[in-house]
Amino acid sequence: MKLNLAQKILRDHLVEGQPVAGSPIALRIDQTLTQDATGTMAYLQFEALGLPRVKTELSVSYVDHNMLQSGFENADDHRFLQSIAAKYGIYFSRPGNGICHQVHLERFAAPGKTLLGSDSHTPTGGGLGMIAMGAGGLDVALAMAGQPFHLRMPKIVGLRLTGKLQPYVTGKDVILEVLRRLTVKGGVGKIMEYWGDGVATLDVPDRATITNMGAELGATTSVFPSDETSRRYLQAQGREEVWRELAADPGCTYDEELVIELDKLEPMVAQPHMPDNVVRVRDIAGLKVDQVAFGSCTNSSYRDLMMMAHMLKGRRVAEGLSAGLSPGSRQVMMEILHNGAMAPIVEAGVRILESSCGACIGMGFSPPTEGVTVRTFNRNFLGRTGTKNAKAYLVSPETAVACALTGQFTDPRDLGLSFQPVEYPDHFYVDDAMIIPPAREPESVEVIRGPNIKPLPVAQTMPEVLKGAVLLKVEDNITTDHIMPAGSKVLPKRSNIPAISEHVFEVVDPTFPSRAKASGGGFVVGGHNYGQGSSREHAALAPMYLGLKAVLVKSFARIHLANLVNFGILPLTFVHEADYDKIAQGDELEIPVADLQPGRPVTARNLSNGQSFPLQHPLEEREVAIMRAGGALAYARANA
Ligand code: MIC
Ligand code: SF4
Repeated sequence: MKLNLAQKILRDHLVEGQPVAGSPIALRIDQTLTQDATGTMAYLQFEALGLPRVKTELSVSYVDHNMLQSGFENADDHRFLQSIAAKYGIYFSRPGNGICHQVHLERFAAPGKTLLGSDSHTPTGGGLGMIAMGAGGLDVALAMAGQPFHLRMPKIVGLRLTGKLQPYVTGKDVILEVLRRLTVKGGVGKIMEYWGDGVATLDVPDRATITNMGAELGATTSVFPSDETSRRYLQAQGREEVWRELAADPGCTYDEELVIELDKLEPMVAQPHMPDNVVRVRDIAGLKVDQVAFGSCTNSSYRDLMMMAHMLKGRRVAEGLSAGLSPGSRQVMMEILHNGAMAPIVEAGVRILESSCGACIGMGFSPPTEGVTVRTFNRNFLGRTGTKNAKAYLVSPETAVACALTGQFTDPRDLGLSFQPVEYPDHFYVDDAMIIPPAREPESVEVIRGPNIKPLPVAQTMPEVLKGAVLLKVEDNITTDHIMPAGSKVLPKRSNIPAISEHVFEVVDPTFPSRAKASGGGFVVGGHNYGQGSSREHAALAPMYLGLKAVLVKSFARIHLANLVNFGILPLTFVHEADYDKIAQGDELEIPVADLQPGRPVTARNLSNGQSFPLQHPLEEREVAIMRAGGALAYARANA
């Protein structure tokens, strides 16, 4: 049988189930990664499983998110992470070494392997032919414990790339075009597999930009073949031994197909406040820009920074605007320091920020009031910049430079520069001194817990009837940034659930936490694609702490759905979408769940208006058992 690439890698890792779209499967996980904002919880959960060592081929703990240390909290977390990594057999990438996805691509990604990361942009590794998926911290903890990762077999979408990109059009513009066509829910339950003649014209960083931002489609992951270009990249990283050739069988089929003509693409931009609100840069040319931010796991590779340096050389950023750069990794930063490309960037007036997530997650460099900020990042959700009324636009590094130079939206082709493609060194600057291997004598390592590390809250076992008030009713496409905001003030509380729960739904309704507590918990009602975006399990953990019992929506995003189950919050979908209108915020609901069974709907009664309506749940047998046990951790311990 002729297989596509995703099918091949999945088949090699399948430990349970049939690879038929929609049916439950379980996959063996070769590698895991965590970052500091989700990692503390993931490791507390791993610790609670009581194992002496991780069982994966490779597990890496990165520090890249909570890098502003304006108090003891983040520093406490870093120290905890370093000590717990040493103890349990995990590599520790120190603060300053770079953004998890960029560093993982450079130093650890391997074609044909599976990677599970507690960050939604883990699919960056798909740029090198991995099946790399984002998940909640608890699922990553379970993978570190050697358990397979459970999911529904995704549909596989074949995206055929034809032709070649024009100068100043990039991988970022490819994925923005895919987002324009498919929207932020177009990839839910799907793997996006790129193939066709156009693949060979894209270098690894461009491929990784595309797979990275496949997360914004809601896709399970995205994957490119592993070819001669991948081999050269790995060779330049001194890691040629992990290369293997991987491609779909000629004549294989896909569940869905799409063609992207690379030569027809133009520079694109995602407008506020959704990554799929995409138009051509030329459509908004002339709009004034207040800030330009370069960086993030999407666009701060060697390619991106070299292009930036070349375009900025001998020029200055516009007077009315502030520009900043967070290089993707220490490797990238060292490369441009050694080859001199950092000079024109600094000379042009770009502020050099740390090699970290930085502005992408609102850790500093927030824009001014009502400011227009142009970012090479992947998300522009409301409030994410740290300035609630700012307007964030997502573009390629090329377009960002054009905006920085002119102070307004500008298509980079209209600058009239002479195009110079990026040339790669035969050998990248390789120095893994900032990656600390696990301790040789783990028994002697003491895990250091500062006062910021609070014990894990425990989920309740499921009662026979869920009863309470509808605490909040929201629309479609609610992100985990709405549910559990990030930013420099909230992120340091990631290891302290009671403290962070005070911020749940802050950007939507700041009274949510106090109302939830006063009424002893209750329900949230939402539209389609509820919980899209970040993998942060805090968007389930903190609402659980506030007493959230069930979420009633038209449809869920994959990772958040899994996180709800993991923490014992019942995910329910309307059998008839119109029933969404039968509920108002404040209504009292009653949902009997004593005989919850796979595939069988439950009936909710709205006590405030007397109406009843059916609700479906997507749980299979194992997940029903998890709900009954009071969450996945309790379930895993009971079944150990
Ligand atoms: C993000 O880009 O939203 C984050 C911050 O990297 C998150 C993880 C988190 O919230 O810690 C993600 O993408 O999963
Ligand atoms: Fe960090 Fe931003 Fe990438 Fe998330 S999207 S991992 S915050 S750089």
